[in-house]
Amino acid sequence: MSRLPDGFLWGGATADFQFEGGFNEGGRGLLSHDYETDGSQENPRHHTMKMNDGTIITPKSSFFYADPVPQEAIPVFLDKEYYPSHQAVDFYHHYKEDIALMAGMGFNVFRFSICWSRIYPTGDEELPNEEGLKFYDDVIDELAKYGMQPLITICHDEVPMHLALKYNGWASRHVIDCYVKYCKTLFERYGDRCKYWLTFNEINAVKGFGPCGTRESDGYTRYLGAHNMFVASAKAVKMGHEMMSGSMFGAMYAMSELYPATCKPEDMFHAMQERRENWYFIDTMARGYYHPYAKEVWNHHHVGTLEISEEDKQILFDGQLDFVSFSYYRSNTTKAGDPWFNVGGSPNPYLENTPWGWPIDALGLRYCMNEIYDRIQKPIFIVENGMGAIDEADENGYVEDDYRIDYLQKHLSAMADAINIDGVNCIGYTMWGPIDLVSLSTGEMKKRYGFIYVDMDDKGNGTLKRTKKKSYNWMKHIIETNGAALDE
Ligand code: BGP
Repeated sequence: MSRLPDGFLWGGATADFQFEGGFNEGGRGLLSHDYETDGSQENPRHHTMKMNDGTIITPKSSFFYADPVPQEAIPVFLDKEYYPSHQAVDFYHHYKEDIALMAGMGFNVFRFSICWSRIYPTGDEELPNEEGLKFYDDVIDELAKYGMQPLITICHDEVPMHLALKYNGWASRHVIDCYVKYCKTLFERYGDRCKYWLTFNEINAVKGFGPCGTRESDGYTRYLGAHNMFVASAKAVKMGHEMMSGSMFGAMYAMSELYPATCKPEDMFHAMQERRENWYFIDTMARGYYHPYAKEVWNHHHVGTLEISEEDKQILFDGQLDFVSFSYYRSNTTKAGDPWFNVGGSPNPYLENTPWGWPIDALGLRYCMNEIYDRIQKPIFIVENGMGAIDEADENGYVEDDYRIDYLQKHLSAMADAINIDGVNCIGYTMWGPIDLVSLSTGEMKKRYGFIYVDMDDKGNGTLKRTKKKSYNWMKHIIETNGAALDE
């Protein structure tokens, strides 16, 4: 029942600033993430940044903006602080070992993000940084040795810091040009070895957190930034199709399924409206035009007038995505009167939570898959899923992570049902953080997702040694049977 169609892509997913490290090596420029300190669930200071005028700004997420940041203020490094992106878990120096470990599980795809400022350190250079290009050449060639395809995220919640400071990030159309130049460089260099591309990560996060690199977070800036990202993505897709025959493009959405708290019509309607805020991103990028409901979304966010030129409309239409990719970790519940964009929302009494309070809902994954496929009718790709948990390693670095196995067993079974029973065309699954890495939301190391344990604590202390957890062999068996072992 759970055996998947031949050619299904099994793998893992990472992001440069959470995984790679080497922040000042190989000519890499700086990202806003480089200024984020560590933090924890109890002490959520991860996204604070210290500025040169003495102020501390607290963006809501990993995007450089506050309410608002003064024009002249720039972030600074303080000696006493620990900045997790600088070392992360040092894939930069461990990539051969890490790829071998992932290949050992049978992965045939590896999703990673290219660090924009490794290729164009400020974003404004005319020529790319050869050392940066060479690093990803080496990674892609290493993957090829094991028959693993790259799935490349072109932009994972970041812009080179210079583009944030000088141009106000995605609020500026100049950044579209910088992005297109960056994409052209990637397609020229890696197009012969990479078929699958994601133009942006979790692009719908812009609705709540703002686009990367802007100093303001008002509705106009957020939706202008999103529009500029849509245009940049569509230009990249069109150019990519022309430069690389057979290339496939997606953009990645955060799909927390949103349930109404009750069947009261007001709760149902509220849930529908709130869900549409995610569809706004998927519909526009996958269909190539703004749906009429966009006006209501803009009104709700006090966007004011957002003029979309005829030229931009054509660009969006010409650069439609080939597949829809998404992350799925949890579902949420909402009711009339709840504020919009409230990840968390009302509690769901039917679900248990992870230690970070994320409801565990495997059926919600099947629900999402069906809903997206019904709506867009293009192939789908699950490019993040998994459970952040506290792992206790023994003296050999072994972790008995039955909770993770249980989570994955249920989610992968739900995925197989969506494919085999419901007929959803899903081409692959990449689990988030197959090797432990730094948490995006809290900056912690102790929130671990991996099949492979990394000996490192929240302050970066440890040997960085990699060891296999119990889930490693479990997942290997699932992959070698192409899902059939889920029924055992
Ligand atoms: C997604 C991001 C990832 C990743 C993941 C898990 O939103 O695309 O970068 O980190 O969430 O979140 P966290 O690290 O906060 O547990």
